[in-house]
Amino acid sequence: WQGSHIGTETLRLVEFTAFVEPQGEQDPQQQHRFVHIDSAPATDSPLEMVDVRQIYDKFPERGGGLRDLYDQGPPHAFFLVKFWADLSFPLPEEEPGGTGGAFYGVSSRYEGPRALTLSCTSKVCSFGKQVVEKLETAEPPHWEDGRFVFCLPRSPLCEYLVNFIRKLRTLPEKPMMDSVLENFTILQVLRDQETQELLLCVAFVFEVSASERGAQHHIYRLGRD
Ligand code: G9O
Repeated sequence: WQGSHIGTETLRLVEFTAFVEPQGEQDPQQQHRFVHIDSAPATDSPLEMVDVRQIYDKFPERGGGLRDLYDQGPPHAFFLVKFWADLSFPLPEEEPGGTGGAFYGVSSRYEGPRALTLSCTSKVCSFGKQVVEKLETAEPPHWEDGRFVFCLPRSPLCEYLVNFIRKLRTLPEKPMMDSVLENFTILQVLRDQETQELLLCVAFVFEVSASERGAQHHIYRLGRD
């Protein structure tokens, strides 16, 4: 297996960042990252495996849900990410004299050996039911250092997610936030748009990070005996 990355021989996740920044500011210094996966060199140690059946109930199962997707495979393209999200930041609109607005976005980057049109479907789920679905297409890939790079830069987070994050922050304690997050999940499916071949499927589950630790994550591969 290919070390500790989210990826297969066809597509690898290089970067994934969900952030908020003051309206009109694209200065990375002003950006607060809720969650972040970067392109740190992979370690050789293989990813731990989680049985996909353990998380079926956190996502829709049928009609294109996780069970159906896994049945169709390929199984080595399925991953689980547990995020400890960093919500400890002053929202720009809460600062005295703030700009009165903020931009919530997600940027992601993938790479692979084939020039294809990459589509990304994100399903946001509450209590295992889909509440929002978003279909996006990556920018046309560019050739860089011997592989194609696919970018989905600064995609605005949907209103549901922005409101969810805002409400979550009003809860007084981490255990209360974590208990809300137990029922909040996101499923992303990356496909070759032309052939509809499934290239990657990533299930995200969340807790809130203890404030001094910043955003953390752990990657697992999903399997089934
Ligand atoms: C604790 C909550 C942190 C939330 C971070 C969510 C980041 C994941 C965003 C994935 C793409 C969502 C696409 C979208 O906007 N759908 O509507």
